[in-house]
Amino acid sequence: MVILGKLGDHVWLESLSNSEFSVPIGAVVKISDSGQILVEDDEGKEHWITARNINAVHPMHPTSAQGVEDMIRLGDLNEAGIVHNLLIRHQEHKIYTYTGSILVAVNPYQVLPLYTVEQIQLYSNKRIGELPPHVFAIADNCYFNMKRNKRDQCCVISGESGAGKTESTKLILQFLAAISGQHSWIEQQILEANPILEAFGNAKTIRNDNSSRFGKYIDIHFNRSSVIEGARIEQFLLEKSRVCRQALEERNYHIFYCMLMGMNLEQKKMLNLGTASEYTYLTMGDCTSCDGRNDAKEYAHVRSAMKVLMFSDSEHWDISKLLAAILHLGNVFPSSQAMSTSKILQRCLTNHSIIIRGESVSMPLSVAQAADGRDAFVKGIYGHLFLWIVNKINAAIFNPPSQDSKSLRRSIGLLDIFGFENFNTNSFEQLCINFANEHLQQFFVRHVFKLEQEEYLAEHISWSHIDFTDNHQALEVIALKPMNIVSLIDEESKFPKGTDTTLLNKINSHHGKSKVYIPPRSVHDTKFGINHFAGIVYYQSKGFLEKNRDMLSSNIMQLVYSSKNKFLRQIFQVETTGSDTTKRLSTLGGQFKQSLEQLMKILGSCQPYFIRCIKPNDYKKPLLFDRELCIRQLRYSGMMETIRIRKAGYPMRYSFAEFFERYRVLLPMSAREQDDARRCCIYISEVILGKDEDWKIGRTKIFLKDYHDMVLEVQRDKALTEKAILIQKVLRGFK
Ligand code: AD9
Ligand code: MG
Repeated sequence: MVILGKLGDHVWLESLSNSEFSVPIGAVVKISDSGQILVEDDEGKEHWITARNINAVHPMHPTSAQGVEDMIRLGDLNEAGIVHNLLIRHQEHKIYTYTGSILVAVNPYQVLPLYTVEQIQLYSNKRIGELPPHVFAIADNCYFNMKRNKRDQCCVISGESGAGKTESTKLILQFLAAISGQHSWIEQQILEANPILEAFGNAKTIRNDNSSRFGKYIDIHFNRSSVIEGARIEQFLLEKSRVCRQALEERNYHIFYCMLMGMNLEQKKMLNLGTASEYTYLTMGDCTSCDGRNDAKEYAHVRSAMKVLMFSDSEHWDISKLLAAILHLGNVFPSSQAMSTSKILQRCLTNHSIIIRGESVSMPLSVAQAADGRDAFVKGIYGHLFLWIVNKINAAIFNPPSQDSKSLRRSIGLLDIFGFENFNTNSFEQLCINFANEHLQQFFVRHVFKLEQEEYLAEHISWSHIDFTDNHQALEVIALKPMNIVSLIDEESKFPKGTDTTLLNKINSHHGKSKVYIPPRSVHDTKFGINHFAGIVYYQSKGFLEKNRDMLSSNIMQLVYSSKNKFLRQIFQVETTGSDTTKRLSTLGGQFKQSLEQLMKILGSCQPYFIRCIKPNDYKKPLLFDRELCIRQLRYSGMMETIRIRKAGYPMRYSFAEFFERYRVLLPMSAREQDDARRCCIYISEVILGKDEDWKIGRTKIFLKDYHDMVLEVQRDKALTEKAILIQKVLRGFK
């Protein structure tokens, strides 16, 4: 039986529910008399503890009761301890917590005074661990390590929809622009790219009022003096279907509502535009406004951002015309009788041409087919427009390096990609998104678990292996091994007789026996499942091939090329004039796979940082912490194992030569000319870190804890300052 302490003691209370995500909950002893105890749990609920269930109560480690800034210091190293730590910190507005150098960020859903100019100054040029955890500390470390190690850095920001990835990305950008820029035009341009991208690529969804419907990788470039000299944005897979269809309580892309609210009357008149409620494409979700967003104000912001990014007035007007055309097309009832649009457009949308005995014959389409064709056209326009806008932004912010400066350029990349998705109905888009997340999880697993443990072995560091959940198998089935799902979809899309059914049969026959794959329940079932690292997702295979082909009918393409609108022709040329012809010919899935692999290569060449964003509740509310929701996110992101490995492991490592070079200044003057780097490393570590501290000497490298790095850097700064003062004194003495 557990002996409970006195009033006010902290205890764990075994969960009384049997849910998959229930773990013990923190509680405080309230009354204790004659065998009966009352405890109040973290959620404010009171529980009488009787003699019968006294075993459900355990004492809590003091670190869990107070909370810790770095989870590797938790005494209760279990899920309950982790989630409790995040909970008590969240209640005190401490939204950031470390696991070594990995940052966990819990969305506060309120504006906190954490991002002021003073805070930027405070966090600049500090080591991780010197100050309370902060996203600025990660940004500062990226910058510092880029300079120190002369290596490109990247920051992988993950989490589900609404967890705070985009906000974190913006904060890092702001910090980097403030500390490394020279308050010049280029930084302003990089920062102003965001409002444009968000207007065209973000929308209100039920999960997030500003949900990014595309992925992005922003690579910020620094010159040899580590000053920002440009950037490049890569986008991934915009959700085009949203332009034509929105789920209940969701909106189309912000830009449409912004335009209708913010454009002046004269311009609206020229484009024959009214209010949002008048357009089918804007009202499918039965929601045209969004609490807390001011669409008119945003429009003004987008307009000024476009000016900063060198969009000319005529280009802006061209974009507005296309947006207006999309809205008007959505209101067109596409039957040959009812259309009041141009004759050619009418013919294209209501007929399709087939070749019979060498002659082109025009056949009328059904109303539903015509509506589908119209929607495909609109999606094509918006998708191309988005690509054109990203290219336009890149033209302003990307500064190609000269041949000489190429090798001196360094970069910090920020990855803000759509989180894992599992809806009631999941289609091809979700498969692509979840495939991207599998890749990122594998990158994390490889970096944090696999490579790390392999290196301990290679360097003969005594180490007991830490188990982890490896998602490699899922990734193999989806995209790596021969006949993987993505390649089967691709192959079937190119096959003229391929249908969603023949595709499903092929997937079944190749993967039916895999543990990762869940076949349809019957011959009539068209859904298949994949056991992802974040849970099983069932995909509706209907529509896969068409979405993957992502082709517009030849009628519509002809319409585009014969259009009098030069801008329309131009945006459709972005793709076709690309130098990479294979890319042009490939399918959506093929292109996506290719760009992901390219991204993984880039990430693989960088020193990575990880930020794990956590969504504390589904209601976008401040101070509400749903434990089960958080446990689920922590569990599937592998946080538990991460804490374990970061606690046991040595994430910082240097070759003896690197270490010696950097910390030579910490040796006594007489020993600085030593040339046995290994011996010097041991000497410095013993003196500065302590003999009993947990650092290790391998065959070629020294292995340290994250905080050792901080101690060494602080001491080095001190030694360098002392040295500088000494030199000044000596020089003065000479005068
Ligand atoms: V999605 O996958 O694009 O749907 P994100 O990007 O993870 O999602 P986002 O950054 O857009 O989420 O955050 C959602 C909302 O949470 C923001 O609009 C803010 O209202 C709120 N948020 C997130 N982070 C912070 C923060 N550090 N401080 C204050 C925040 N509010
Ligand atoms: Mg986002």
